[in-house]
Amino acid sequence: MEVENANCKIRVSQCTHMEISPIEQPLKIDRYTRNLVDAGNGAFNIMILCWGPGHASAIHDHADSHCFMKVLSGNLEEVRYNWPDNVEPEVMKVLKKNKTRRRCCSDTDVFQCQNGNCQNSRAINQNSNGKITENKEYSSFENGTANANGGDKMAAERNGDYDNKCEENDEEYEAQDMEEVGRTRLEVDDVCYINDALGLHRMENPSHVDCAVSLHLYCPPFDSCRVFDARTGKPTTVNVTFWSMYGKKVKRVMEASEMADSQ
Ligand code: CSS
Ligand code: FE2
Repeated sequence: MEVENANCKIRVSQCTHMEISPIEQPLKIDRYTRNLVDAGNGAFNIMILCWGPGHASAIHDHADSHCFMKVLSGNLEEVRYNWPDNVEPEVMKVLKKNKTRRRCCSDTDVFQCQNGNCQNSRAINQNSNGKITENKEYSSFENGTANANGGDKMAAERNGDYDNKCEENDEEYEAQDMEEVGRTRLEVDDVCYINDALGLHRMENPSHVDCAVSLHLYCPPFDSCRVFDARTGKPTTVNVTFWSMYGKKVKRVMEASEMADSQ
């Protein structure tokens, strides 16, 4: 192509005979990416999550781990949900089994809750918006009922770097819309904490234009979690995967369905 043509001196209709060089397809990433930064010798995972415009996670649990996150760039919206009536987190099963109905990992007290023993746990304050501040003091647990659960149901939909592989048994499932119980806009430097006793959530980049980046600490680390269908509450166990590890992109074998999607 001559330079003159490139300068658009010829109308489009006059250059139909010319070979038009194809525009290279942009890299299409339709999900947020999970990038492992540090695996903490197996004790925790630190990750950077990158959210393109409109990217969102499915409604998910946190596999009985603690999840701390901080927004590094852009904005994110956290939407919280109650657990479905017929799905129970591990922490509640343990509490029921021990019949010591102590408050564990609820709104004001948290941290170490092993086998129902929740003693001398470090306190975290969490306001109704889900934003947290750490108490300088340590507090012991009061007797009480962990009441962060109860409520509705759910199901699996949009996944980030999740491998949607492991289906739950397809037993009779009483479908019910999941109950949204809170919505928090997180801006740069805002932090957020959640665990299974506090409920479920999904994260979303509300911007149609800007990306967002968040820093996540999961302790202990987990390889799979459950995602929930917003319309039915049905859970699906999925493996979580990384887009990159220690700065290097993970090579993934593309599945037939993904190949079809990308064409
Ligand atoms: N738990 C989600 C991100 S929102 S906390 C994940 O690990 O992909
Ligand atoms: Fe999460």
